[in-house]
Amino acid sequence: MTRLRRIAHLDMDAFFASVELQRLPQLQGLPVVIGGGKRRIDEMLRERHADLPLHEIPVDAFPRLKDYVGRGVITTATYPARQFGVGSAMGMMKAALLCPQAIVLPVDFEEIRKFSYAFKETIREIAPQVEDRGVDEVYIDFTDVPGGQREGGRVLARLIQKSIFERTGLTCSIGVAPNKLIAKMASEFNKPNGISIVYDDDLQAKIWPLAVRKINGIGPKAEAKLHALEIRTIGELAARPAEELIAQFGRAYGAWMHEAAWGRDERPVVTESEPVSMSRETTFERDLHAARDRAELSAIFTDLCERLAADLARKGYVGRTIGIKLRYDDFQIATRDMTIEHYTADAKTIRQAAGQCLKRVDLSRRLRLLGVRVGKLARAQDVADTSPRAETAAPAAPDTTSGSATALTLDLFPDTQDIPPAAPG
Ligand code: TTP
Ligand code: MG
Ligand code: MG
Repeated sequence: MTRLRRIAHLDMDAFFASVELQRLPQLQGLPVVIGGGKRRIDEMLRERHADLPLHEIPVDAFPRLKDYVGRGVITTATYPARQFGVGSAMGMMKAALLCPQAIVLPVDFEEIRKFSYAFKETIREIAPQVEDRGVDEVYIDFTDVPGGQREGGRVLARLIQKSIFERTGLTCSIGVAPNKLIAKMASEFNKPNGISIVYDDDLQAKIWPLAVRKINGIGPKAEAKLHALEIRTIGELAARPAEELIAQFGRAYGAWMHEAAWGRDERPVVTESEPVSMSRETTFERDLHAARDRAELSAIFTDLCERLAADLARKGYVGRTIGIKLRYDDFQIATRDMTIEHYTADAKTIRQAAGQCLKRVDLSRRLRLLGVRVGKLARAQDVADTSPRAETAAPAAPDTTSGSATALTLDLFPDTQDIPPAAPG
């Protein structure tokens, strides 16, 4: 029997809220929203209920949306809260008009990370081909996993759901389809705690009626432009000739849109642990001074950026966070970084951003080492996922490599770390 390509997308249900409810089971089934603050729930309530374990704090003791005052927005809401029309990104005071009785909880990232790790580990024990796509979602290649072909993947999807629930108490939704693009849409079809199976033949019935925005990679701007062209559904998009889309949206993006509307997507599930960042650094033969050795430093800096850009291109990565590292003559280290709007692997863009970072360190002291780093890496081929039109638009930064040291105070801190959870999407 020939195996069909079966790709799953798994997304946790109301993730941040569900994680909180694990230790507050008395709130199960109630409308709960996450938002408004970073204080941990136990700190918030401990004062008044110091004597009680968390799960015994009475429901009445929790803060309600109707009492919220401020400009906070909702991070996520439980499904009972969503019945009132409350959801992610809605202002909390606006949400209070829809569901005043909803309980408000802050987010606890430490707890979120623990659960995120646990559910992904559970999946990997069953199906090793897992691609991490952020805090609460992954792609899984079912094709060669035992059970992965049965009922189009439903049998394996059920096993994964059950295993995650047993280990974490959390529910998730899974879409299984011929590729990532369709699987991502399918995981939403039966939320929460649902499974949906999509075959190639289902394109017309299940995918074409959906709004164009459901395609991962069509954002609000592209949507508005499509609407102006009288294209609202994926089927309407599929009906337009590729040439028309290319004329409107450019060669790469227009052609990609056309393929997406026809449900075509060959991207593999990328499992190998991806590098978080790539860097190049050099220790000078003699200590250099930003002003006195300006020309020499500037040439070294440009060279580092070019080498780094070449490394990225060779390995097929682009990145959004650009940073520098300096070591002073006394061996102290300084690092700075900044995140730019679009992914890049372009030497000039990297140099401009790194130049901005240099502006923020003390350049009055002699330097032993200079390094340049690009982080928040993505595969160049996947960038359609997040920033489809990946023309690199660098901030028009003046070159500040040298200059007379706009010497800010020097903080010393170890290599900057990206702080999960990553944005969803
Ligand atoms: P989502 O998977 O988009 O949402 P969800 O898991 O809360 O609900 P659903 O059942 O519809 O999947 O996002 C995962 C988590 O990421 C979410 O629980 C909170 C966080 N998040 C933000 O911090 N900001 C946002 O704008 C969104 C949409 C989510
Ligand atoms: Mg989710
Ligand atoms: Mg998600």
